[in-house]
Amino acid sequence: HYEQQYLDLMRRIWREGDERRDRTGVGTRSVFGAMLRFDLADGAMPLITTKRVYWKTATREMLWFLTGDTNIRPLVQQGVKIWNEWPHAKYVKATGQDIPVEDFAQRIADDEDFAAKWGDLGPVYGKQWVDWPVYTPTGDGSYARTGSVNQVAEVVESLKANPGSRRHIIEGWNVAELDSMALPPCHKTYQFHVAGDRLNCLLYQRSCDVALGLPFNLWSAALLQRMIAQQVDLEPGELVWTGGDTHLYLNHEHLVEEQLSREPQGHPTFEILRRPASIFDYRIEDFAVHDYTPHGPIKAPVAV
Ligand code: UFP
Repeated sequence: HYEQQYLDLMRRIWREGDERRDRTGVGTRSVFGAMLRFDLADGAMPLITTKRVYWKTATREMLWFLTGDTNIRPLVQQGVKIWNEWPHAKYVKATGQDIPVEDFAQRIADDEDFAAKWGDLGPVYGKQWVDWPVYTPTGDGSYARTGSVNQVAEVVESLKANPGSRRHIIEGWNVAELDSMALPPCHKTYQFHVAGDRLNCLLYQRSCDVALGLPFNLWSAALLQRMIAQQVDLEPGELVWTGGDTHLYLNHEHLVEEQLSREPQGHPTFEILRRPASIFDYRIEDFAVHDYTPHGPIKAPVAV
């Protein structure tokens, strides 16, 4: 079963990983350098079945990235909570008002000015993907912002015009802007590769929470790969995922034990129901998952 690789990685980290103190103070067990490979032929997706993965939430996030927006408001308004912790923590720290994260999110949804002030994550994924800033020397030693690069649009074009290229890359790691991001990109580099009529994708993820992050990251990478494949008239090929610091948080022990006691269940398939005019025109209704009968969800705290 395609999911066995994921469970094997989880087991290996829990048994053999280095115990490390990490930025969040929670502590992890970690391995450095890991690879997973998934064949996306015949509608296959790397959708984890040993717990329920909310693939619509991950899909909404991916569509939000593609809009270039970096404010959590549109996510919150769709009921997507995954980015709430970061702006909430920032708000509590800056104002000293320790309101519950749910109340914070409600204000983001209801109050446009409040959202503008407190809901922005800085120039995270979406901004870098579709609006990477370009600076040009002015001649007096300084630089002026003169334009931007839409990397996603350029990759779609380069895949059509020059499929054999080794430069089909979408990069999130804008070194000059890391300090103003809520979280420096984790899934930082996507490279695409055309082999015959198939589109392969390699994701390099510098840091990976295997319990909570990876099921989402795998889904989203495969989704992006499938959307781009559709736009350039190729079949989805292989997804290669590679992780740098690949870890499990110490407070996820109950999740790890529960999940490793479960067996993968069935082979869900994925379908794109429409062919939108461009990579930027997909909507949540365009996607369907069939035969997804996972085990139940497992709740665990996210380390902020
Ligand atoms: N993380 C993921 N996937 C993501 C994302 C975050 O696994 O898409 F945004 C996890 C990895 C790590 C933490 O546990 O969030 C980021 O912390 P750091 O920046 O210190 O690596």
